[in-house]
Amino acid sequence: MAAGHEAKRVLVVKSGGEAAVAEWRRHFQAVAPHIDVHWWDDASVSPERVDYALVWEPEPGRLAAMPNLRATLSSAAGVEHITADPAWPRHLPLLRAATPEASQRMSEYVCMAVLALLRDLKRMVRQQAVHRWDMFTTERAATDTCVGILGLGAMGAHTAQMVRGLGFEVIGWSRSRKALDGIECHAGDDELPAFFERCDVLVCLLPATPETEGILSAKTFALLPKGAGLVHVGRGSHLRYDDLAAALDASHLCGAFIDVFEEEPLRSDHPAWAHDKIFVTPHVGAMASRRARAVFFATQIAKFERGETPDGLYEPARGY
Ligand code: NDP
Ligand code: OXD
Repeated sequence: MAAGHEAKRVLVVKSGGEAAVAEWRRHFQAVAPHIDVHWWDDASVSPERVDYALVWEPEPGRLAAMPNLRATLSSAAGVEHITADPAWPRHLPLLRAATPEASQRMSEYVCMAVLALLRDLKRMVRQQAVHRWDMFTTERAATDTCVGILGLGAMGAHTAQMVRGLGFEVIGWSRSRKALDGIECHAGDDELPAFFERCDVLVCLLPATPETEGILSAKTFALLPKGAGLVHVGRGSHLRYDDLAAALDASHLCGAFIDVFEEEPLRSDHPAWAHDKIFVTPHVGAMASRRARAVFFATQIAKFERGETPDGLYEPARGY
C-alpha cells in the first residue's frame, strides 16, 4: 500500500481491550502510517478528532457522540454488536471485517467439524477418556455425504469449495442465486425445504437478521435426513437450542458443533457443555489476526477516501 502524503487520520480502537492497542498500532503503522491509532477511552483524544472507530461492542451512544466520524469498522464479520446500539450512526458507512484470512479460517473450522461428525470423533474422545480400545467404523465416506451450507457469502462460498475439496457433495443456499463451480446453489425460501432434505450435514453461515432468526429449529431438524449433523457457526439467534437437544436425544440428529450462542460467554451451567453429542467451541470459527484486519481496514479506508466502494460494506436495507 502506498504510504505517501495522505492526511493524518485518527482511529480509535475498542477491540481486544486496551492491552491490544499497541499491536493494532504496530500493524496499522506498517501499512498506513498516516493513521494514528488510539485506545477508545484515550482521554487525550477528543470525540471531535476521531475519523474512524474500530470496535467490538461499543457502549451505546459513544459512536454517535463523535461528530466527525467518517466510518465505523466492525472488528468482527458480524455487525449486530454495533447495530444493537439504537444511536449507532447509520448514515455513515459500516464496514465488516470480511478478511480473506477469516474466510480461510472459517473454512478450516467447518472442514474440521464435518470430518469430526463423519468419523464420530466424540466416540473416540469418550473411548480415550476411559482407555478403551474399541475399533469401529462409521457408515459412510465423504463421497457419500452431502454437506449443505446456509449462506454463500464471503465465508460460505469459500467454505463450500474447501469442503468440496475433501470429497463431499456440497450444496448451498442464499437469498440471491449464486453460480459456484461444483456447488449446487439454491436460493430463496421456496427452495429451503427441499434443500434441508438433502443435507447429511447442515452448516449455518448466515448473518443475524429478523428473517434468519430461529432458522435452526424443530421444523428444520425434522426435514433433515435421519442421522444428520449440524455445524453452527452463524449467530446464536439462529438456533433454538432446546429443539436441537430434543433432535439429538431422539437420535434423529447424530451430533453438532456449536460455536455461537445467544449469550456469550456461554454460562458455565448451560446444558450444551455436558451434552455428549455436542462440541461447544468458544466463538473461534474465524477470527482473523489483528494484522490481517489492520491490512484489510487500511485498504478499505484508502478505497473509501478515493471515493470507491470499500469491501465488506454493511447494507442497512438487507440487514447484513
Ligand atoms: P456475507 O454477508 O458475505 O454473506 C451472507 C450470506 O447469507 C449471503 O450469501 C446471503 O445471501 C445469505 N443470506 C442472508 N440473509 C439471507 C436470507 N434471509 N435468506 C437466505 N440467505 C440469506 O457474510 P459472511 O459470509 O462474511 O458471514 C456470514 C455470517 O457468518 C456472519 O454474519 C456471522 O453471523 C457468521 N460469522 C461467524 C463467525 C464465527 O467465528 N463463528 C465469524 C465470521 C462470521 P446473498 O448472497 O444473496 O446476499
Ligand atoms: C464474527 C467474527 O463475526 O468472529 O463472528 O468475525
